[in-house]
Amino acid sequence: MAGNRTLTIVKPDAFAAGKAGKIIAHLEGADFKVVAARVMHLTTVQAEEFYGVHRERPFFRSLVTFMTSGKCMPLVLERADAVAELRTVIGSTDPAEAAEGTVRKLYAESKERNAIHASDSDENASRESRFFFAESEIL
Ligand code: FUP
Repeated sequence: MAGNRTLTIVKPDAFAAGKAGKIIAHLEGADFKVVAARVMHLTTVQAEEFYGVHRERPFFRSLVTFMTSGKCMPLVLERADAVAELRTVIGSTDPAEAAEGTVRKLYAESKERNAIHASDSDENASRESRFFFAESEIL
């Protein structure tokens, strides 16, 4: 059965542009409840670990540089079928390909500077939530 929690990040492009509030409101409007949140500035070591699966990809260094370029906002979100529903709400990785009305279509600048992260499986949602939050911080 699909889980009811997922991990999202308002990425540095969107946070610096003052879009965090609008993006969180968009997610709440799609029935997600915020159960954990913080503002932080990722270190290079943290960004490399978080995106470790992409270590051999040509965009890896650029992605780490972007994700460490400013503050970001990780959040744990709750709703039924959270992982799949959030992936639908945020849209395709590249905003040029994202459906109308999705977070990336509305707020992303480019395939790299794409405003928001969302876990792609229940297993990764758990792993990524633990990456940012202690169990006691997820309410
Ligand atoms: P997504 O699951 O939609 O966030 O996309 P991926 O896991 O495939 O990629 C993770 C991040 O790497 C994306 F959010 C942006 C970045 N990326 C690029 O910068 N260039 C690419 O060609 C693919 C991904």
